Amino acid sequence: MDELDTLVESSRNAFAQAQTPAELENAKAQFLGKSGQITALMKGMAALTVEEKKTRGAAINAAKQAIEACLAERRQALADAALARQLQAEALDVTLPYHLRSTGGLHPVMRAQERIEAIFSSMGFDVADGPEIETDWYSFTALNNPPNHPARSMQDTFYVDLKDADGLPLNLRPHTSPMQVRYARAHARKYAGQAHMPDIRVIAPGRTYRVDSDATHSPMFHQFEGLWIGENVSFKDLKVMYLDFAQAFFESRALQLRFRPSYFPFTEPSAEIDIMFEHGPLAGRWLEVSGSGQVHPQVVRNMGLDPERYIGFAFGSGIDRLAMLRYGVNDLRLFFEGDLRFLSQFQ
Ligand code: 2NM
Repeated sequence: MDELDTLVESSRNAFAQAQTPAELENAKAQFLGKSGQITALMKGMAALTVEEKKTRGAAINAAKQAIEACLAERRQALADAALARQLQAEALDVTLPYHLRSTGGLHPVMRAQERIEAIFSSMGFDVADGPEIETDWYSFTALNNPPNHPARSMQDTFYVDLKDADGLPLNLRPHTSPMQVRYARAHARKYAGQAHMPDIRVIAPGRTYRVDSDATHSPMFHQFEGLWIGENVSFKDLKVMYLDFAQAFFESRALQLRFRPSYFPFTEPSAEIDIMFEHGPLAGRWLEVSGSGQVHPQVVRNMGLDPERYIGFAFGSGIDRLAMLRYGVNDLRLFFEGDLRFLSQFQ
């Protein structure tokens, strides 16, 4: 092995010792730098003849190229190693099981309620809120229930062990009408003595309670009641409005509506509202979706308004029942069992 081969071999060893690009550059300087060994060999040719310079120069150049090749090889090896280390450090095992962090969601009955609120808001109705524990007057008397009406009995209504100012036990509201009476009375007070009172247009959604429990009745259920009172409001307005609502709620124009005579103490005349879908799994059957009627003059009076001047209609629907129809749920109890396999289907 001649001196040049030895030089190439020692550069290979020196480069192999370098563990970082900076160390490699230092090692390079020893061989290829301005005061490196190749440069020194070139300078050493000064005394040679032209012929000798040719062969010696070619040999030094070949050695220089071999050293440069060793350098490039080591550079690549160091870069490959750095990349491999980085990939190793940043490795993700995408097959590892992750921690399932579940997010909550709206209950289907609340989804239906929000839908109802949005539709009635778009039709100019206010949304009322109010207490779930009510006085006898707001739950029954104001709504024209006679003192001995069975709705007042403990077979129908839940009572709380507290008495109101009249000495009567408080109840868990059996319908959302008390909120409407409260809303209407506040409205009437606000405009008392003024020449003009804007119409009352309000819905009252929320939890209601009755002593009843089977596949279609829950002791706690959800209602929304609507009220529209003014100087010139008729059943015709109710029918147009409820049809609009039902078509929006069920997202279908192919839907008919009919009134069926009925009776409620708080309305006269009264009617059940039925709808019929023209398409889909429920098509062709009349489905009862609401009670309704022209608000009884005594109830208008209890709202603080003159029934000779103000008239209007009210209606009440079960939100749970509308949710069952909309989502195709066949047992009301599914809504209240808290089974996530059922509830998560609505998210
Ligand atoms: C119904 C059916 C018919 C109703 C009446 C009133 C009020 F406040 F005006 F008295 N609110 N809701 C009403 C009327 C409710 O539910 C089946």
